[in-house]
Amino acid sequence: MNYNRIGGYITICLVLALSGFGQTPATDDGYRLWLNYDLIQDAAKRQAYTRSAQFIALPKTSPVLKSAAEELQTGLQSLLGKSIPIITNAGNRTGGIVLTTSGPAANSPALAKEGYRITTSNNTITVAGQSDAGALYGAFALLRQLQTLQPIAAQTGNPNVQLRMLNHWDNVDGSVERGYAGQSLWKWYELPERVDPRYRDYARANASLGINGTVVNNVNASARFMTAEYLHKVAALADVFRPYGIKVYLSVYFAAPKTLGGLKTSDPLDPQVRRWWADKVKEIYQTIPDFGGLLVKANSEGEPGPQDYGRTHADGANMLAEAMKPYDGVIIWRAFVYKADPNADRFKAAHEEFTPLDGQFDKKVIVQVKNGPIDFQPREPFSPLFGNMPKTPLGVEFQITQEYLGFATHLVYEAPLFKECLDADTYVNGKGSTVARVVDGSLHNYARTLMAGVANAGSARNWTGHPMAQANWYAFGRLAWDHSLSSEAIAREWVAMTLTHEPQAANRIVNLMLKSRDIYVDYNTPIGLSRPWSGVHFAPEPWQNRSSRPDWTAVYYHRADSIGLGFDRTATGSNALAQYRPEVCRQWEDPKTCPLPYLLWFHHVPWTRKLSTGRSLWDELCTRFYTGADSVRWMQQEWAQVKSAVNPALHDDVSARLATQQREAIWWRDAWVLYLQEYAKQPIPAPFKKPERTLDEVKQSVNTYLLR
Ligand code: BDP
Repeated sequence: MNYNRIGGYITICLVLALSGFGQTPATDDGYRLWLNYDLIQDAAKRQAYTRSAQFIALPKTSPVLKSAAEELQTGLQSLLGKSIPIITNAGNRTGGIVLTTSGPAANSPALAKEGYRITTSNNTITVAGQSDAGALYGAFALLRQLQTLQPIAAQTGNPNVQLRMLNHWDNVDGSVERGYAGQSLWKWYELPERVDPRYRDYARANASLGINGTVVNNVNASARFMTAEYLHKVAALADVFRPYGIKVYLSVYFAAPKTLGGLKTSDPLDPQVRRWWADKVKEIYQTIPDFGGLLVKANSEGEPGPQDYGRTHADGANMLAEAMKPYDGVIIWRAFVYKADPNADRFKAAHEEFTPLDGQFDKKVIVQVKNGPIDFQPREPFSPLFGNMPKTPLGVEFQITQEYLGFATHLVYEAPLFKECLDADTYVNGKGSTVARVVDGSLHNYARTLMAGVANAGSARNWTGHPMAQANWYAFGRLAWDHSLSSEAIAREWVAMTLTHEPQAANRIVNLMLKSRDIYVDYNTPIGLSRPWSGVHFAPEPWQNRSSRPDWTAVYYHRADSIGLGFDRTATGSNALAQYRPEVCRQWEDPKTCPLPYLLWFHHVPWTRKLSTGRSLWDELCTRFYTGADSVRWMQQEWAQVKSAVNPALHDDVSARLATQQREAIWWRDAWVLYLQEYAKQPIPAPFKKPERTLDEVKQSVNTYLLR
């Protein structure tokens, strides 16, 4: 090696060392999420990748393309441990990556607007996007191939859904409704002057999944977000997100014309109110030219709305759509509504209010429907709205934050929950009319389509509190892009990108993730129980029977009595089942053919009734509660086995949370079993042992838990 070459070599080593390329931080604090870009340990693979990573060529630039090139540079340098220049013109050079929005690949009819195509030839990789955002997504897809140690292969990616967005339930005071990962990411009191560097990393993480929109404030919205003061703060966020292809959206307080505008009314048909919104939307676009749109929770859980003035949801939504007319934005109107009617079945409420309005919404409106008819339960049947509003584009709303899934202490991988809904057949246009096809617009021919996830990210250093909950953010994003991906494939990617490449350990972790949701359901709400009663939404209190409204009690949902358990929603009961298409109804209305996971959602089943498992209802319930709680021990054992393969700090963190989960799983089991036993009047079946505490003792522990 001559002097110059030695000098160059030393310089490169120094650069790499100083910039920390390829270094796994001694203690991985989880901040880097799935973009950790740790040095690829397999030298042969590294070498093979390196042959096509001598440079990154960016012939034409733009803020989004610059983000793409910089991400490729950061990622590849870390993964490969070598410095890689960004150049403008590759000329005849081969052996690098060309990032482009022109040429045959970019113009291929196979590409949707935000689609990408990766091709290889002569050791040169072309990442082509139909648009800048497409190229950005292609860059992340290429990085993902390396991060998961796949050979670089030709690949086309097109999003299934147009608007792939997170909903943050964040408040002006920095708190997060149903947030379990610290405070809000947005430091409103510092904005717009100080822009936390973390906002950019948030945008990178989302862009890596193809998420292209974010609603930054709570659906229970403060009118303050509509003030000039706050619009400027939001504009500062929009500036950071724009180079990552992400638009900002705001939740609106429907009564803002009154509270903020000083008008006498917020009636959507009042001309002054309409003018107020038109002016407000104009002001928003003057401040944020590429603003995404408005999200509205109206006449729901005490929020104001058009019904306060005798108007319909369509009147309210269409009034906002009119204000939005000169702009590209959308109005996203939520269908999460239910009334305090003691004789009603909350299950039926959204369907009853919204289906009569099918066909009445303006073209700019998308109705956002929660995956299930009640409220983000650990397991719900799909919302019947998906099968009954063909003349309205419907978006689906999932909850990534674990409101009913053990907050940030229980390990629950949510992809199977999301998939269960997406793959469910509504039969709206005959067999194969899955929720996914309603939502992606292919069934009813809609271009404006939406998948939203209530975010689980907060100020916690690792973003999500539970390190494994990062996988839920990841899974939501991947499914919003491509709902045909399997839960397992997504888990495998995430584990490889985030935790380990060691094959046995990866298999164990993926297996544990895939089982985790069913385990949770077993000790929490088996066979179709649900628990959306008031309060913190965590402590087990199936006995809770007092509240300002019946549907905010526990007994309303499970209906335990001396005969049996479950909510009769067949024709002999509330007949909510009739809201589904006959094909669905026929299967679910007969307790013999109703899938076991949904049984108590639709039937009041006698304690002694023999189920398809061969056990009586009571014995089956006990079996679920006990095996569910025991399975958390299994999760602990499995996790212990992967200790040497994952980062020690992260391993300790998850182990500690699993210990909490184990203790709480037994708490849930004991509460339910002891309470239900009062009605079933049967012993705990062998081989299970009766709880070590009494019902009164569990009640006492719950009361203490709920003390403020
Ligand atoms: C419920 C939450 C509540 C939300 C509401 C909603 O408990 O905090 O405001 O959903 O989605 O699950 O509007």
